[in-house]
Amino acid sequence: MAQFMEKMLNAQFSRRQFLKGSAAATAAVAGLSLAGCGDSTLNESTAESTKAPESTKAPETTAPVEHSPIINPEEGGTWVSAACWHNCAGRCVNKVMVKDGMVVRQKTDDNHEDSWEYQQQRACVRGRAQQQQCFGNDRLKYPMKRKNWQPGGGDKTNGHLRGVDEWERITWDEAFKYVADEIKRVYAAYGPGSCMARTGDCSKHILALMGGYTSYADTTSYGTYCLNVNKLGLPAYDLNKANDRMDLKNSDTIVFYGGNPAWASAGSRTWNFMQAKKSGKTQFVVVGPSFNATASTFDAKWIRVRPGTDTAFLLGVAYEMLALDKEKGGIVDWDFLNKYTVGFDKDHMPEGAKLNENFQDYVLGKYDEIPKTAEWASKICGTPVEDIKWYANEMRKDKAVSILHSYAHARNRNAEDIPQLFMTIGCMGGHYGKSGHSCGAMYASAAGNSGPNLVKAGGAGLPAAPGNACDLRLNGPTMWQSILTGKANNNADYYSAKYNAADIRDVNVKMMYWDGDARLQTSPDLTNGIKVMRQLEFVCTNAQFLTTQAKYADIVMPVTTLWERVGGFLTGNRESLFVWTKVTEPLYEAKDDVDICRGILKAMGMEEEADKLWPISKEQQFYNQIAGCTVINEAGDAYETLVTITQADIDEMGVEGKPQEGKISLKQFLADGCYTVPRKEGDNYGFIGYKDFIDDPEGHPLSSDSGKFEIYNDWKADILNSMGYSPAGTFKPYPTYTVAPEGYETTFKDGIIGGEPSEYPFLCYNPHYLRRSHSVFDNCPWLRETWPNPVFLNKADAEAKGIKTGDTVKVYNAHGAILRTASLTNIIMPGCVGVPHGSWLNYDDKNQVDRGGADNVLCGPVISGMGVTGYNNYNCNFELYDGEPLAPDVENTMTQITL
Ligand SMILES: Nc1nc2c(c(=O)[nH]1)N[C@H]1C(S)=C(S)[C@@H](COP(=O)(O)OP(=O)(O)OC[C@H]3O[C@@H](n4cnc5c(=O)[nH]c(N)nc54)[C@H](O)[C@@H]3O)O[C@H]1N2
Ligand SMILES: Nc1nc2c(c(=O)[nH]1)N[C@H]1C(S)=C(S)[C@@H](COP(=O)(O)OP(=O)(O)OC[C@H]3O[C@@H](n4cnc5c(=O)[nH]c(N)nc54)[C@H](O)[C@@H]3O)O[C@H]1N2
Ligand SMILES: [Mo]
Repeated sequence: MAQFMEKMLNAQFSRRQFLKGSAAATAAVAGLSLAGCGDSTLNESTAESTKAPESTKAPETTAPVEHSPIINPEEGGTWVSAACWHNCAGRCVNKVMVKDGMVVRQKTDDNHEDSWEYQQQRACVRGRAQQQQCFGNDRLKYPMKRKNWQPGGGDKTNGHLRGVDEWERITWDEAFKYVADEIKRVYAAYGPGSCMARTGDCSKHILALMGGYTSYADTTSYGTYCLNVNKLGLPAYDLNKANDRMDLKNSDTIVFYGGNPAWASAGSRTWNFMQAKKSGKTQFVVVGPSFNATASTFDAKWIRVRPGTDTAFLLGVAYEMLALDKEKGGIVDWDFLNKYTVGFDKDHMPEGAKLNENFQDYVLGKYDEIPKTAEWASKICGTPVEDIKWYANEMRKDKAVSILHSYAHARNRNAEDIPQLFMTIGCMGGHYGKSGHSCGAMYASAAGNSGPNLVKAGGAGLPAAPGNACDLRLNGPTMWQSILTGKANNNADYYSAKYNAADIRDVNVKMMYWDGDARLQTSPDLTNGIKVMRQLEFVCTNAQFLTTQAKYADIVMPVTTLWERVGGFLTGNRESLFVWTKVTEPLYEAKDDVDICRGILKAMGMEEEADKLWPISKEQQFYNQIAGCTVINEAGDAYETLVTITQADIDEMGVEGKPQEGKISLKQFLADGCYTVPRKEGDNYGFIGYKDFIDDPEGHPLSSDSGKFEIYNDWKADILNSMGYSPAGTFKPYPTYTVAPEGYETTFKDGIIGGEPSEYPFLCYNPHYLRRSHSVFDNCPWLRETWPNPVFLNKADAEAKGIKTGDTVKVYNAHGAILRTASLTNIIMPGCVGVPHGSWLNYDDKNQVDRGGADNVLCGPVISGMGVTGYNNYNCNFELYDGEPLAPDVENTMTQITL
């Protein structure tokens, strides 16, 4: 395959040359111009409004594009389709010029002219800085062992030194043996479940073969939409059932709810909404605690809502819609409610309802004497009363409204009723199943473009991997506490009806194998996470850098990036499929996860098991995926073969296969790195979510028991009440307001709104940030320079504490303390503090403060409802830091290990 790639793309890879040139690498690759991007006083909106990210740039204003040459003779280098694999939603087209084994330039999709119909899939600033990540000086080069750790458990572990110990270089054979022996020892001594791991391509195979492992999960992206919302009549996570992008211009109003696609949906996604903007008739609305970059890009009306208080806001909207309807009519779509929903009022209850209560009477205050008026809601959510009324009027049935949400408002404690309530507002306005009307997610790569994928990759042809025989799955926010206390409420099935609150299990975790995610860094309760790391008998990781979890490990094994692997596919968006090929041979001694897994299995005497897991070569797996690619036909009713493959291609790849006819040659496909289906007005690929149900509700019922939208649903109440995280009876079958254990009310002493402020009187939320994809890229100097690591503070709040932009601020609460650089702004609500997500921990043990500013030092193990993680409604306070201030962020370069 290496030979094939070399021939096909005429690349000249040489690790030797890279090593020789690696000292100069950072300087050499710095050719990418980021001029004008170094804004050290970034605030949450103006960074975007003054300088649109790649994702929001108008194609009309870009220079004419040239077609992608496989070889650029002027440069003497070779363009290669490279992976952009990070979890920041775009996974866009990324091409690199390789010269003398080094990447010297990057570009993005220039395969064809850009147009609204036929969009280029452009990479963002992060993707374009990736050469600096993959070839970074801080890449882990060799397997390493923590100096004061010795195998065998007991005192020789010296666990207290994790995170501060020194490292020594070891060979791969030594690394494999240490890990293999420790796994065997821990399993023999403590049994399955004593080892904790998750999704990695390495650990999960080894540990499944050993009899299972304790896993962990949390509600991350989707928050409370992780509940089985199928029961309410919604698709899983409420995803992919809004309308497709061609329909957006038919909306009078587009609401961006709890989302910020201009920052969080990388690539060309934000562009989807631009056609509606250009139509001149669409009103954009942003709902959330900040006038974010998306609001600024679309000149949206900002409806302010405090983090974690959307249930109150939306109940206020429901009340005011009813009031306006009574007053002037034409607001609530009663025909829609009566035909397509159950549980809105007493005349439309589902069969067998256990409780004689309904949503409308709750909103009107019949059960608790509290009408959920705009005035009632405003006290909680902070939205001006007139804005709640304005929003209620805007949701009216004769307006074409697209109510599109991400999940920031669901990543909150006590946001359990958000999915049902959000849906209820959509139903009240009748905004489902019609052109211009939609209600659903605008998440990640599907932002503004729902519908089935038009182009898909084939399968790799690998056998099913062994399952995990141990079903204990710890809940993210409380997992460290579960290990510390030895008990867990097993939430393995919190997505389904199988959940049983009485299922309290013993937890006996003794070792941790980290690969595939960064959950020490990205899960709440990080300071207890460190405590746990320091008490385990063994911690190992496959890592590309000295990430937080590598720092606290005993054995660290350097893993390749996707630029060093054979090739593969990344899910793009419904119109595009992304394929990538190898950029360089593995750097230094890095190996991929599969080869690390093989090495460990071999050291355990289980080599045959590895052959069963991967019976075919990596080249054959890649080939199978390519050969199996399919694309929608013109009629939009069937999928056809995508890639033309000749016998010569097959011979060059050294794989088994049969020639086939498709729409694009293999060489062109790999050179393009992408296949995009062109769209046009009136084509057969348009998608209006729920249209089949609206046209024929009996013939196409929804996934709920009644086949309708369930505004009353006993299952929801029963399962949430059974979980044992909230007091019994907290949740009703219809959406209601409940007070979060840590949220707005707890910013006051005694939890009384308007009373005396509590010790932590601010409400903290975590925007997903341009510098990083979660924790990834935080070590990239270009991006550190481009996007600093601020804390967004309301100007008046900060000035009252004598803080100005650029000051080092300590943000703290009962769970921990971090340092960040102040960025004062008027575009975040008073009382709110925005801590951009994902910067790497750099904990100062002496002063008990994290100089890295990691959000999860502050986000604690406080849960309720379904155990949702509360990234966006935790409490904090802040003050000017009186210790050593932070150096300019770009000077805080990341740890480099020289052994
Ligand atoms: N650059 C970059 N892009 C990313 C990621 C990344 O780390 N970096 N991560 C990716 C992933 S996995 C995810 S899940 C997505 C997340 O994508 P989003 O959900 O869009 O991201 P957030 O930045 O958390 O929130 C978006 C906006 O919601 C508002 N908001 C915050 N809390 C609340 C609330 O309680 N209620 C309301 N109404 N609004 C609120 C904030 O003002 C913020 O501007 O981003 C993806 N894309
Ligand atoms: N406080 C707070 N916490 C949050 C959030 C928040 O808003 N606030 N957001 C949450 C959300 S929505 C999400 S989706 C999660 C994301 O949480 P994670 O998935 O844990 O985040 P990443 O930083 O993307 O971690 C990916 C890791 O995998 C490594 N990696 C990449 N490729 C490979 C490979 O091929 N092999 C191996 N072995 N490793 C590889 C990367 O170097 C990186 O360390 O974070 C959640 N955490
Ligand atoms: Mo996420």
